[in-house]
Amino acid sequence: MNDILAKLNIQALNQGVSTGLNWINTNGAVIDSYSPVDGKLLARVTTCSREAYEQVIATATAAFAEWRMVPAPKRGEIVRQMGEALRENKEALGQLVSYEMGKSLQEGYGEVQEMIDICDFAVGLSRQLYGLTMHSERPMHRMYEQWHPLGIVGIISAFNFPVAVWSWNSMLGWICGNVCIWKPSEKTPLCAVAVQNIISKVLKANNIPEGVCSLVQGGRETGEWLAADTRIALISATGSTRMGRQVGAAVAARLGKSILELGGNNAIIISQHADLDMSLVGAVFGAVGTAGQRCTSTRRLIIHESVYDSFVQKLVNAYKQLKIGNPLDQHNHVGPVIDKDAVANYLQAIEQCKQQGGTFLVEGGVLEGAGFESGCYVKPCIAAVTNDMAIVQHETFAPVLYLIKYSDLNEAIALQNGVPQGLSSAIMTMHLREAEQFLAHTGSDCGIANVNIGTSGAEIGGAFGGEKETGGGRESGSDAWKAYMRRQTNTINWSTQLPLAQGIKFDL
Ligand code: UN1
Repeated sequence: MNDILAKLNIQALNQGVSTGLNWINTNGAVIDSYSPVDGKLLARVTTCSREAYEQVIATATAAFAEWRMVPAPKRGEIVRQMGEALRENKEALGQLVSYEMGKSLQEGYGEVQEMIDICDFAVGLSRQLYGLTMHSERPMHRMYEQWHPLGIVGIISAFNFPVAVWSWNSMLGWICGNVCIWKPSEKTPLCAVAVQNIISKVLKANNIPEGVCSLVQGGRETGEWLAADTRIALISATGSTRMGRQVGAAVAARLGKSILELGGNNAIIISQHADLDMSLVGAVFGAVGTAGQRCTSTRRLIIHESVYDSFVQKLVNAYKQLKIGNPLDQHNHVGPVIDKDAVANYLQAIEQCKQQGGTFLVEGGVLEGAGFESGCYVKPCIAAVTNDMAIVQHETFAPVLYLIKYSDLNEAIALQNGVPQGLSSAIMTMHLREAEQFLAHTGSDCGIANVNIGTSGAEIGGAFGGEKETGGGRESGSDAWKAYMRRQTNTINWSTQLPLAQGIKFDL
């Protein structure tokens, strides 16, 4: 791993504040990054002081004045080069993601691939920031809309996707003409240092001004500075609903813009018309992938009573085959959870589930002994529950899967929707009517609804995000770029009269 750290220019002690080209000295506290894989201290990072923060904001403000003058397709060209730089570093960065965060190596690579994909998407988009033209009600008038950059975009990202979620926001933010300031999770600071080093080379090679791509490492207080700062036009925050409530309220109090991508409580409905083998792959990957720490992780299976026993049998057998261990070893399916706090939350959820009446079909527990010294490896577990149990209504960021039986599709959809969160959902069925019922406006209430695909692993081309406590924001594909720009409606009169709209007469 030392080779990887060296390749990504990670030192024993890293500066945690950058304005894109250079690291800034800061006297903020130091964060230690321990790997959940083996419990070792990987490296240390200084956090952002208030003084350094002010410097970052001033530099970003000045950079915006220059960057917005670069034509969008030319900004796209810089993003294209960033995509190339990420391709070159895919292996090293994917390994670091796996080592610092704990997800399987395949998922680490997959995360870097998402970064590359969003770069490609953003390059094309840089020539397509289309506005509409409308027909004016007045003669010899033209009406149209254009999209202008916002200014500074603040990005608060979570540990579970320590690099990809930043890239969705910043790549779109940049082609839209904004400058970006990133506060990564304090649980994965080195992934951010590595990304900053990769991007910085591209910025330098193209003489891009200091301040287009800034990084401020820190904890909760740094996030609060960003959320409350009127100089930041848009805050895009990914994380828990608890965090989102605070950030969302602080940004709303100053009438700023926000994109919130918060918790999920995602379910797969497994119908009596499902292909059960296919459903099994979707359900198991959804529940145990990233050790159940994706916001799109499958938390609930809502299974038709007629296939319940046979499917549960398959599921329990599949769980017996799961190999838990070092995520860099590709024989293992499941790595550790992020830290010991996450282990405690997992244990507490199991305890509460039992107290509230849940029955475990696959027991949980913390693994001990050789290879598990970090204390962060837990057993993916399965419990039969009812949807109204408090623990089932709550998002536990760990591999705990809840099973619920149903007899009628209306009931299944009501159960699927009957939680406070609304991110991702899926139905497994070969029956056209069922699929359409699930996708109709009376069906799933989530931002993502899939048929014969699990709840996790969305492609970057679609808008990503969800409803209710998930926060309502959309990031990544489709027209999510519009949230990173301000819309201006322009009406131009090329006649010799000044007719008023709505036919109002006003003669002088
Ligand atoms: C997240 O967990 O915050 O859909 C993002 C997925 C990934 C992104 C998840 N593409 O599972």
